[in-house]
This record gives sequence, C-alpha cells and structure tokens, in this order.
Amino acid sequence: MQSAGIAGPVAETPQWRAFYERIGHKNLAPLWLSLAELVTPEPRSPCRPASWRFDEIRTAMMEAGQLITAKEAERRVLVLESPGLRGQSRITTSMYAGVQMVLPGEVAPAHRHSQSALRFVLEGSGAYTAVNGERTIMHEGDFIIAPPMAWHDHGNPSGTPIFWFDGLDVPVVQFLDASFAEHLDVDKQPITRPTGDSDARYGTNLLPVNHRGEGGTSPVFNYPYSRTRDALERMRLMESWDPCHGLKMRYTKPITGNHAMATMGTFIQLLPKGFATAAYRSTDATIYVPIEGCGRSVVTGRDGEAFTVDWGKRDIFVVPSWHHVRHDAAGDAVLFSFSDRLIQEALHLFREDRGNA
Ligand code: 1HN
Repeated sequence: MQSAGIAGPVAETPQWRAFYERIGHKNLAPLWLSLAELVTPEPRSPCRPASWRFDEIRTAMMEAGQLITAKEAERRVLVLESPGLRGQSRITTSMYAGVQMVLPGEVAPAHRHSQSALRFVLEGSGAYTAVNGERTIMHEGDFIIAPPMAWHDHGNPSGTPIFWFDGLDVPVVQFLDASFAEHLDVDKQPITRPTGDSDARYGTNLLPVNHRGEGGTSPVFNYPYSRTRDALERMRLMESWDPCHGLKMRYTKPITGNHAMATMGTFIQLLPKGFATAAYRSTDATIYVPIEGCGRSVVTGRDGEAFTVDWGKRDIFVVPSWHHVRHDAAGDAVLFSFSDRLIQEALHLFREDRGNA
C-alpha cells in the first residue's frame, strides 16, 4: 500500500446510525470511520507555519508591563500559539513557547514543576535566573535550562528590561498526565552555591571523580552565547557546510554527549552571508529563533503552498512536521532552534528527507 493510505467504508444508513447510537451509549466507537484519520500515509499536522516579529511582541509586552507585575502574574509571559492550535498554549503539537519580560527591580517567584524549561535570552543583560540553589547571570543569546522539578526563580536587578524566549515540553507532560508543581513560600530560593559552580564542575571537560548518573538533564544550566558564538566562528574556518543546515550544532550534556535536555532537542546554527540551504524536511516540528543577522525562510507543506518568512534578529518562526524548509541568509546569521526530535529518536519515529522540494 504505497501512498493510498487506509480508506474506510462510509456507512450512512438509518440502520448504521442506530447501531452507532446504541454502541455510543456503551462508550464504543467504530474504527472503520476513523482509521483513515488515525493512520495517515504521512504526517498531517494541525500545526501551521507561523512567524512572530519581536518588535510586535515587545510592544505588547511593554503594555502588559503596565497591567500586571511579574510577581502578580507569577510569570509575565505572552504565549506564542500556532494559528492551527489556538487556545491550547502550543506552538507545535508537542511544544510550548512564550516570551517573558522582567522589568528592573522585579522578581518572578520560586516554583518547580515536572515540565522542563529552556530559556534563550533575546534582549537585555544583568538579570539572573536561579536554578537549584545557584544563580546565573543572563546575557543575550545565552541558552539556559530549568530541569524537571528544579526550583527556579528570576530577578532583574539591572536598569533595563530583560526579554527571553521560553520553550517548555508542556503539551508532552499534559498528554502523559504527569504534571506536578509546587511553590516555595519565599520569592527567592536560598542560594547554596556560588555563581559558576555547575559550570566549573561539569562544563570544563572535568567531572567530579565520583560523579555518577547519566540520564536526564545536563548539570550545566547556562550555555553562554559568548562561548557558543566563538566556537561557531572558529568552526566556520573549515567551510564544511552542510547543504541543508549550514553549520548546525546541538547543545549537549557534557557527561554523555547526548542532548542537553531530556525531552527537547536544542540547536544553534550558523548560516554565512549569501548561503542558501537545500530543501529539508523532518518529522520534528521546529521552532527557530534567529539571534543574529537576517534572512528569508520558505516553508512548504503537502499542499505545495509556500509560507515565506523574512526574519531578523529575535523574530520567531515555526516549521511544522514534514514541511520542507529552505533558508536564505542575507547576512551572517545565527539561529537557535528546538524540537521534540529526541523524543522521536528514542521512540524510533524520527524521519528526515534531505531531498529537493
Ligand atoms: C514557567 O515556569 C516559566 O519559570 C515560564 O519562567 C513559562 C510556561 C508554562 C509553565 C511554566 C518560568 C512557563 C512556565
């Protein structure tokens, strides 16, 4: 059965309807009416290609700043919802995304939950996030992790607002009905380790001699952009560009070399000025956040309709599952991205196609 899919008979006689009605009362349903929708020949996502301009989000966030404090809101965030998934707090079927703002002097109080969170700093510096007893200072382009059930709170002692992108596995945890959350009775969690401790212990190609434990989330929780950017710049000298990705690296857990987080694959990518990628598609819907440069991406789905995004620094766009994407960098560009790729890999579901659109 190559591309036909699985078609079901459609029964629409009064006799059939009476039967469906009778079994419906027993919480039974006929598979033959839903099989073709359940088992599709290829992904048919309700997630749509979409993009958001940072300047528009920023304006709305500043308005929100007049209406509610970070503390009142618990987290002052505007959620990025896929146009095909409105009202569900989803940017893709499996991932949540939002933009958070903390104004000078504000705090976002300490809590913890089963959901994993990533932050990618968009604008501002000098604010902190504290994770499991250690504070890290946030700078533009830093990739920061709050692992499942880790206490975390944020504060901004700097003189300017800070904005960052939040990515969470909220829909996955919701799907699995595995959500737990707690609040601390103080806004700021007790600080038990000096800033930089986890980086020194785990992020310098050294490990404590008796360190055990391999699974879960990386013990390094800030991957500073200064280091990431320098690495990309040195690697570019080799000019070993991947036709589909330019120079694309994944953030890793230093202990195993595996993905930095347990449920979200996180990536950083350099596209040199003038580079145009070949068409690529994969089963992991991907959220892109350019942090340097500008360019154009064209996203094409099954219907062949092209969605064009002209993006600049801090804009956000989504490529749904099994949609072709081509990127074209007008100037040297750096893109952060994340997806559910490692969940799909663990379940042997991940597929990619490096052919032409
Ligand atoms: C959360 O805890 C944060 O800690 C941000 O900054 C966004 C969205 C959904 C659920 C928890 C944060 C969140 C969130």
